Amino acid sequence: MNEFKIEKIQQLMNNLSNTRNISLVGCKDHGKSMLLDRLNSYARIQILKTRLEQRYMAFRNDEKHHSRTLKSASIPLYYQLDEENIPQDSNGNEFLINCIDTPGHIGCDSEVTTALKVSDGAVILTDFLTEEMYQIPKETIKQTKKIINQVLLERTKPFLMINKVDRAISELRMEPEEIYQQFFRVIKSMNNIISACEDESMADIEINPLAGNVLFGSAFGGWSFTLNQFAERYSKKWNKPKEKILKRLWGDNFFDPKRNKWVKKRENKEGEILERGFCLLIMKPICILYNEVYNKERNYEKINKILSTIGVKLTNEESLAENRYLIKTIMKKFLPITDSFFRMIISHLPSPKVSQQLKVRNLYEADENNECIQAIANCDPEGPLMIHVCKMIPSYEKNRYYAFGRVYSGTIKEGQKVYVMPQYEISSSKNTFVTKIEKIVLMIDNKFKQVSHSVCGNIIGFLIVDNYLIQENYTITTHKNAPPLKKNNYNLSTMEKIQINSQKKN
Ligand SMILES: Nc1nc2c(ncn2[C@@H]2O[C@H](COP(=O)(O)OP(=O)(O)OP(=O)(O)O)[C@@H](O)[C@H]2O)c(=O)[nH]1
Ligand SMILES: [Mg+2]
Repeated sequence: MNEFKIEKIQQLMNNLSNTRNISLVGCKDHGKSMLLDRLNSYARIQILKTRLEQRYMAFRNDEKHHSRTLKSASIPLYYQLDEENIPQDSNGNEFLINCIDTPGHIGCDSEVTTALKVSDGAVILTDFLTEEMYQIPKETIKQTKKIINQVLLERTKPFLMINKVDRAISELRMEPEEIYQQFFRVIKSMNNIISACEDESMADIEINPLAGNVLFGSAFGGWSFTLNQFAERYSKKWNKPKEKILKRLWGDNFFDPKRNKWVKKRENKEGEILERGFCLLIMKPICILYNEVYNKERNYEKINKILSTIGVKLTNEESLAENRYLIKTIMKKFLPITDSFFRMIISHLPSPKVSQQLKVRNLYEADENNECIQAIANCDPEGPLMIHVCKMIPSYEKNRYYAFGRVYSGTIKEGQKVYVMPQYEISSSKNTFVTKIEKIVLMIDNKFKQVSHSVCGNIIGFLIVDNYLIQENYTITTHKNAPPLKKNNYNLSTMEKIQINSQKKN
């Protein structure tokens, strides 16, 4: 855990090339809050020493009661990358990842839309088992399509995490090849949905494990991996180029031990069934490890042998733990979820500086050469201040609401004079008013922490003098003639639902 003073967080926020904004999206119960809980327990930024709670992400009493997220919540996370993996355009090895947990429940679409609007990337979580059993309720398919559609509509880069893989191994006792086939099906169906709503302005958004945008694992178990990670391991072990190994780890690449050769066919001349690279080098060792730990008569010699091959050391106390705890400890040390998750996001999701060039097209209908639009596209901290208010959040103080949104350009400062522009459709110079920024806050651990300023590319909350006059979809700017930003693109189905509900009432 990282205990920081607020000054350190401000310093991280100012480092634009090392900031990432992401949302966790997906159907209900697919494990979004569990994933963020895990990330939060390792990469947490803590300002005040508070008692650790088991479930960080269930903030509200109703959320704790139902074990279900009802409102999106944003959390800043800290990650230090090893020198060899730092992307070229970064500034140092410290990264700030603003991560938003969203509700997956059908009725909470506007929460998802708001989160996507302020994010540059979205990790779509999908439950391995629901798909495996082919008993996918129609609602889930519809909801998945809707979520992906919304991700692309908001020009947010998609990533995929296939979650709950632990259950496929320990409960269903599936073979590595069966697990691969299921992964393949899930990825294929995601890509089918993506290609149906693909936008030509969004390049390389295909979900492809070889491209490094797919995570396989178990949020509950605290482990996950990308193919890249295994390619790196084997490359170091065998002293062979990583790229050469990587391409053997997916698709139809089978190893023929008799000929010591990689082949494309699953069967060799002798009619023997060969093992797929993914199974041989990744899934089989994981399954063997699980099976040994869950074996009724635990064979410590065998387990220790596996542990020494994968480079995991356990204390005496750890090795005597009950099955579930033992496997969790081993897997967390072997394939820690924080490492694979943050490395995937930091390497494959561009910083706000790059992402906003794409996102800007969704925000306005004004002339591209407009000074404010240019400042947004360049994510320019020196440009005019441009903030879009996505949501109003209760502040727990004097019944006031914080305006929540993303600073698209410029720098917001306490006491700064700003113009407040009403919604895009009704905006005119007549109903724009001038006021001051009273307070700026960050949401950390469901608490609001005051900061003095924030540069563009960050997600913040703020109060203005005359705060009661501000509403969702308003634009806050320091430029008198700034074009107002467009309102949230709520998915059509939300509208349909409202219509259906009102028809029912009538
Ligand atoms: N076995 C196993 N269970 C998991 C895993 N991830 C989540 N779960 C369980 O799945 C259930 C739902 O997890 P949540 O994280 O609350 O799901 P969510 O996606 O946040 O759901 P909503 O907030 O309703 O959208 C919980 O009981 C978790 O313990 C996993 O990797 N393996
Ligand atoms: Mg949740």
